[in-house]
Amino acid sequence: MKTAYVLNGPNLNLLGTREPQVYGSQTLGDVETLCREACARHGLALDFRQTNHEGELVTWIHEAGRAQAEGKAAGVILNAGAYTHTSIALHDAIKGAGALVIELHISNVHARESFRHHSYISPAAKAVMAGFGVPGYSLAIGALADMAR
Ligand code: CA2
Repeated sequence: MKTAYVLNGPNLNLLGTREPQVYGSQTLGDVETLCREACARHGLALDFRQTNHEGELVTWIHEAGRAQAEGKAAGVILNAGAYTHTSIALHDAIKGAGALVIELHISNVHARESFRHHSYISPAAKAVMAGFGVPGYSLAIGALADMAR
């Protein structure tokens, strides 16, 4: 059974505590439960993580890329939070690791402030999803399962 890595970046540990009009009222724990159910439906194992540290995300992307090369991982669903809009290091990590990455955002970043319109992740990602809310994680796991087949 292959593993789906679901990697979450800065401040996503605050989900469900503030800004429900933007991010909904579900917590990150709820997101993990939803991802676990989606993975079970699609025959994938789940590795679900969150960090507020850019370098840790880089290390995790390397780890996922190695697991993918060994046939143990389906790929990565990456919500890099605000690092999406700032991090050349994450762009380089995705390219360097050769990991299949689906970039995901809960909100429609293109309908928000202009500083959220640019992503350093998108050119290195296989696909990009934004604006589906928390259910987007479930949709992304279905897409990852299809891509990994
Ligand atoms: O829409 C998304 O998923 C984002 O990646 C979320 C990031 C934001 O910087 C991106 O532009 C879009 C922010 C995550 C912080 O989430 C919070 C949730 C509740 C309260 C405060 C922050």
